[in-house]
Amino acid sequence: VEASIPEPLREAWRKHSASEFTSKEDFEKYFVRHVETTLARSLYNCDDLAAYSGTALAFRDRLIIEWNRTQQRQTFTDQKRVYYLSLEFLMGRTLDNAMLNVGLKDVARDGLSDLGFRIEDVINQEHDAALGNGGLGRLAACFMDSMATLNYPAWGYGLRYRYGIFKQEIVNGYQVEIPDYWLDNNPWEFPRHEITVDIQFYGNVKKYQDENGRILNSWEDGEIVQAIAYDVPIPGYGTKTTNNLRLWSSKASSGEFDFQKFNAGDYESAVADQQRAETISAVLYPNDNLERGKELRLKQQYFWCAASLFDIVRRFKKTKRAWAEFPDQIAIQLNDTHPTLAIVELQRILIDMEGLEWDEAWSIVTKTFGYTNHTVLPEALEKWSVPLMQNLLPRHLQIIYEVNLFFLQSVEKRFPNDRDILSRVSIIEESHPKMVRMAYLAIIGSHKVNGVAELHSDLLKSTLFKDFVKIYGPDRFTNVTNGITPRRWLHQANPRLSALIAEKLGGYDFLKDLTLLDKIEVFVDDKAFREEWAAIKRENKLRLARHIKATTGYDVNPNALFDVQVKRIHEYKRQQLNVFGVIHRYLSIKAMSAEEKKKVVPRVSIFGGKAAPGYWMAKTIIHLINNVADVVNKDPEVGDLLKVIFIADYNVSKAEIICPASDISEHISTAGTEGSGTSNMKFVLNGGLIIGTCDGANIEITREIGEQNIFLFGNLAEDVEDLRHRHFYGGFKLDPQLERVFDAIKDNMFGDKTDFSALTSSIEEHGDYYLVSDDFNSYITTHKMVDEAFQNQEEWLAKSITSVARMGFFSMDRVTNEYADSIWNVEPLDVTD
Ligand code: Z2T
Repeated sequence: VEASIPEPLREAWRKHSASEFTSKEDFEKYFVRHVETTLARSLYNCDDLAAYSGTALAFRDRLIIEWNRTQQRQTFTDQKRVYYLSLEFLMGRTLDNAMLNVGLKDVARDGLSDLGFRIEDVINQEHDAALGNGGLGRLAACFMDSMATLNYPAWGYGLRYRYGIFKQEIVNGYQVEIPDYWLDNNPWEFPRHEITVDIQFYGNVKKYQDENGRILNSWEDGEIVQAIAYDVPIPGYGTKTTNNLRLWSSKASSGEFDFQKFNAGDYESAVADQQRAETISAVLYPNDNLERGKELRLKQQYFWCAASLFDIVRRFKKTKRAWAEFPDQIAIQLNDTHPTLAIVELQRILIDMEGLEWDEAWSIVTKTFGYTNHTVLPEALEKWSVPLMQNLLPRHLQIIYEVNLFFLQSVEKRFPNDRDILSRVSIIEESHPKMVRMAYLAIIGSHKVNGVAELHSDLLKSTLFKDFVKIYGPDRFTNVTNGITPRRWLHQANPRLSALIAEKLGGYDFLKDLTLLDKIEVFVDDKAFREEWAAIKRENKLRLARHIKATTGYDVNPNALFDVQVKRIHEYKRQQLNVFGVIHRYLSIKAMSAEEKKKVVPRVSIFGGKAAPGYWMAKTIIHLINNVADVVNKDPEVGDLLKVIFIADYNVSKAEIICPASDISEHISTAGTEGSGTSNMKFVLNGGLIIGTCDGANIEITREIGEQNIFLFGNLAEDVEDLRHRHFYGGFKLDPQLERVFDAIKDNMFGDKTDFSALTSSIEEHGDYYLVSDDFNSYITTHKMVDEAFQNQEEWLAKSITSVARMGFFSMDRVTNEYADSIWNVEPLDVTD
């Protein structure tokens, strides 16, 4: 293709080809030009928001140049690509990250200062791109960062929601949800109006004979909705690779359907159709670890899978390769079961549209897909009702039945004497109505299935997917423990700590190879290093204290122990255990003499997180935290010894302020329930210690940093089942310390007790499924150890430094390389060659 363009034409383009700025002068030139022409503003009316836009546009120009080059190079080289399918991409802000990735943040800071702006104020103008709920969506964002940084040819595919995760306000202690309309003047997306795919729903399946007499199926007479591509450039750190994130937006098809209505004079109903189509990509479902089986959600899933698969297949077909080469060119990773229909869609394309035989097609499909499971919680496992799927996707349901038939036949052959296994592993659950078990379909349609931390992957193999281990052998199942990108979660969130490390290591190489962090451990006794380390933590705590003052009005003492729990509110994550612990502490302080109070380590308990709008128990927990804060923070008997803070609207950019500011953070899920957790890694990487249960990645964090550097407590996963059983059959006895806490709540100490009766009775009367009472004593005791340890600041500092030094394993780069080697079989591509 390149060679076919005549030289004079090339020359004309080359002469004017955009170039990348590196100097302050050029930055200022691009900035002013964009402010004056793109934004139609001037020196006289350029506020911080316009300055943000001008800066973003200047950096965007730069990104686009590298993005175009990367895409061209990847296309010409034509080596295997990765496609990461995720319904969620929790990206946060882009500008700061983009400036750091190209190494020009200092240039921008100086330039902005010349032009009359503070870079922090400019950065703070940006709205978070919050197209995700929590860990799963943020993991996808960290993947995009690492894949670009490591030069993997990779695309993300997702939905361009008009509304991301809702904004949370706290009104009288209650969570209120505000829609997050984030798309206005977003400079980071590029509409590709020419890249569209028609997506069909409903309709019916007709059989026909082709010219060779083969019976084929055709899916006809459905409703058509159009998918439009929006592309987002994803720059890597310190590399020219800029990958692509393609988000699909839905629109009514401009096909004959509407025209008929328009022609018939039915304008209003045609517009209504239009709007119905647009609702498909309107809103992100705000549930974390819960599936509710809504038809619109299934529509979202198919719409996105079908558009992405069409796009991938279209790109493959341009190479004119044989179909058998498809899995050599393409790896598709399924971020949980949300994109499982992609498996069925590829099989449909291959057999119905491209005329391949079933077996040949199915072998291509299974070689192409990998499936990541993120949870063992039963309420989060996707099942779709057969009647719903029959109506919406009739051909896909047929294919699912066929896949199931062949699968069950093979199982029957291998295990002829095991009658029960067939109903246990069937993709179709024989309930009323029948349900399609998406996780089983994902396993059967993939060549690799992975969990996200060792314990989680082990539990998958020994419980949920036990039968499948028997059927496919253990090699189909693997573990890849999650990680985080050190670019955002160390360098960007904590620039001063990053600079201190760089000073000691002689540069920023550790941001690309986080295992180099181990070289700072020798400075654990270096006085100047320790002082700077402590000063950085103090500065970060002050920054958070300012944020708390500005958003809640409360003053917090920066010398107090900052104890943080920020994550989605969920019973299994046990914020209720934390707030009961806070009440216990409050009651203890109230019972103390003045002498005793002098020995108390002052504490600030900081909470943050959103509850799914329909999750009443989670909302009740938020309500209790806020009411406790109200009482405790105003109690003169307590003063600085205890403050309780709920930070509203926890999101990625708030996490960037909060993670560097913790002394200790809480990762206290009931053992065996948290897939991995990733904020645990963010806090430790920023020099905070952890109080946690033996769950998810806490276990591997402990192994890496040493058990003397973490505060573990509570029952073990292997004992959970037995404890739950005993709650029902051995009689339930509330922990006596927890009983005192409950008594205070029932004395209306924190407002009307009936507001919280669901919470207390779920423990006292309904079996304490999450083992709050079982772990309470151990939790309280461990917090006492935390207080004691904090009093020895010198030792605490040593723990902090040692832990950071040993966190190299948790880089997302290690994760990405493991996926590339053991699941995708892809190689990096240097786009500067
Ligand atoms: C989610 O954030 C996670 C799991 C889900 O299962 C759904 C959502 Cl939205 C369907 C989280 C896990 O809870 C967490 O432990 C893990 O670290 C994260 O995914 C990334 O793997």
